[in-house]
Amino acid sequence: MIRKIVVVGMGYVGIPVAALFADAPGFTVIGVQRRSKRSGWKIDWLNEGKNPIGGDEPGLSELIARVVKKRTFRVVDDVSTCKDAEAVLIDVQTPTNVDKKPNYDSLKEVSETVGKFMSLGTLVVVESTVAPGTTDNVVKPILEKSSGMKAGKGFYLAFCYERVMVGRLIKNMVGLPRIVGGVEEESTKRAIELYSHIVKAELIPTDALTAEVTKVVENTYRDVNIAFANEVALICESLGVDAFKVRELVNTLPNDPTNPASNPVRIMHYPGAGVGGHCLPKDGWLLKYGLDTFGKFRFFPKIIVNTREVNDFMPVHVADLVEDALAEHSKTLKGAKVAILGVAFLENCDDTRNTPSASIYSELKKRGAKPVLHDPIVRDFDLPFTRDLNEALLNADAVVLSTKHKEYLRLNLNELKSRLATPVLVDGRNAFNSSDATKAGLTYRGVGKGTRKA
Ligand code: SAJ
Repeated sequence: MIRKIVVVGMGYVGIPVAALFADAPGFTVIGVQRRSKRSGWKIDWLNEGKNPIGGDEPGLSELIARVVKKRTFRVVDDVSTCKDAEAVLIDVQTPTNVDKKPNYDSLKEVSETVGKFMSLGTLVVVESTVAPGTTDNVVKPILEKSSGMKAGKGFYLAFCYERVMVGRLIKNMVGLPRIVGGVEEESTKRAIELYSHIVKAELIPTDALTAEVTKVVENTYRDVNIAFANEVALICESLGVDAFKVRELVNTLPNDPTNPASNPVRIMHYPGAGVGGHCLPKDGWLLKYGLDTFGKFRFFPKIIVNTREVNDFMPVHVADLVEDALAEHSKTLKGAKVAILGVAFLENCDDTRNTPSASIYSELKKRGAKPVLHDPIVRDFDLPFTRDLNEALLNADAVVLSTKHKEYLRLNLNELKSRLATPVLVDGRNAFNSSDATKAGLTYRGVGKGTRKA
């Protein structure tokens, strides 16, 4: 018997998971994507067997072409297709609004429609990252009301989050352990059985709330570690020390072989021009929202909130470094053309969600500069940008490296200097060697790269 799966939301998570299930024996998969102005084009691309995700994604293009060719995967724009599906995976965006509260419009709308059309015994899995308590207190009541059935009886419901990273979507989805949290035991059991067809690593059962907390804690843990690295970077700049050297030396501390847990190895993260993406900038707020909304007692999670503050400050600090370097040439930011290299939030991908480059752009604009964004991979973005590197660099008064795309690492610093009106290079990602830059006649500043003045 062919098992039909529906995946709602053809994004960085929905596309690879749909294609993986479509490639598993005995499955057929329908992807659902709204025909929106920004993403509707993906429907036709995918149905032509083409991969809409830019950048290097090993194995994804071949996989999509294969499952479309063998007709086990197609995409529609109508959620009601879930009426005869055995399982529905929900992979819609769950951003936070300016008030740092989650926006569940898509999640609620999709849950409503899935509830209306799903049949008896359907398993619904929320894969989108949500605030703790959302599966039990938001999704379940909507599904029960619109279906007239009870979770754990008429249908099953679980939260099973992804651990993907751009550049290794398939690898992480198949190769990393997955936490599977049902709203009750049978739901967990059925979700584990389902994922066993695509995940080759361990599937760890738990309850929905614990799984939700784990997801946002996992990302907030990384955010906190990055904030610590960024604070160390600011300290090192002030002391005239190289934070990347410090990081390297800190990470040499081995753990205690007799009892590794007592003294775990240090894995200091990288300081940089800011923290972007669909996950880290919001997951701490989702954790706080869960606490504020469903918590038994209240308190203010200082570390999590301060972490956001420190990481959101880094693009402002980059603008400070540009101003400081220009001053060496008796210039200010007023009217200065500043080339910002990289729009994507991470190297070698086209994902621009919450990119620090946008904050650098607006901060420089606020200070009177004329910033020009450049990116070799990104297709579209809310702010004007160019894919022509020469256009971005020509007669610029400063260059900021915001995203460490491999194209930029090949830049010849002498040639770069020759194109600039003012030879200022601000390195937001430790991409260049400061003495090479200085030798090339560039006034160099780097996040975390303290230069001891004679
Ligand atoms: N960054 C730093 N310093 C670092 C690491 C990252 O400044 O040491 C910056 C990056 O430049 C980027 C941002 O942080 O702007 C996020 O980078 P990331 O490498 O965390 O990329 P994401 O957000 O795509 O991936 C994270 C991962 N979470 C963890 O490792 C805990 C990934 O495993 C998750 O699946 C993903 O979030 C997600 O989808 O939740």
